[in-house]
Amino acid sequence: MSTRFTRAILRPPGASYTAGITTSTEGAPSVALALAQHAAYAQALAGLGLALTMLPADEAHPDSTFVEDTAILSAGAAIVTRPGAASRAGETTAIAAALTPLFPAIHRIAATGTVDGGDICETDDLILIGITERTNPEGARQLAAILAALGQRAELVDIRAIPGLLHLKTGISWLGEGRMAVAPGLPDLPALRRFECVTLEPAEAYAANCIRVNGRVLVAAGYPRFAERLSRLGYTPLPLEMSEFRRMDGGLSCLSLRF
Ligand code: CIR
Repeated sequence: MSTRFTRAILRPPGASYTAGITTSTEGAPSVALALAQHAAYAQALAGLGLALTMLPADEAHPDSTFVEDTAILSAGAAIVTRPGAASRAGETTAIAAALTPLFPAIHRIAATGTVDGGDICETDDLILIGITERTNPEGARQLAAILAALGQRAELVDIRAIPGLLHLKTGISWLGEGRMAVAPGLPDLPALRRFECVTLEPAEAYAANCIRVNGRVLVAAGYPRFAERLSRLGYTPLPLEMSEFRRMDGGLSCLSLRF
């Protein structure tokens, strides 16, 4: 079951956050505002009953607040990734150390595979693994094999030809009840045909990255039509300000490892 969680690992942005990787043209983020938005995000998860592990900021890794990319926590197991961006490779050391006391075994993606956690979309009975600029076919195959050994079914989804998608979860998010939030303009991906797709409007595409947590759907604030749509479907959206993470190509899911 991938929508109920008891714990989360987070890491606030450091002063070096502005030096992270981005394709956004929205300008450099304010670290102070990013910290405030991160604190509100943490408070929201705590309010939903999650026990939080807050790692110290890591100045050597400007993108390290996006902890989701460093591990996959599924079926009671931890898989430490091998991030696809060279500047992010070192982020996994601290994450592996934090996960070691919490999981019976730590699995790892090995060279030459690369995997970013943002490319992994877990649903009730199937895990979609996006192949992107960050997650290469070798990494995706390794991950699928580890998941298979853990009894989890996985399917690879090659989205390298789709422009504007950093990660698979930039464009899709599992809502539960057989539903997937889907960014507009995604082609008719065979992997998505089994789901009821809740497609966002073009102006609200950023909000396609959302997370269902313990009965609520955490969504980026400022995308009212998607929030209304969720409400009409019976969900209770919890809007959170994300402007300073959007400036660095990050979404809601990236800011935590939930398990
Ligand atoms: C990066 O380019 O790696 C970061 N600036 C953003 C990572 C966002 N992570 C995610 O979507 N899972």
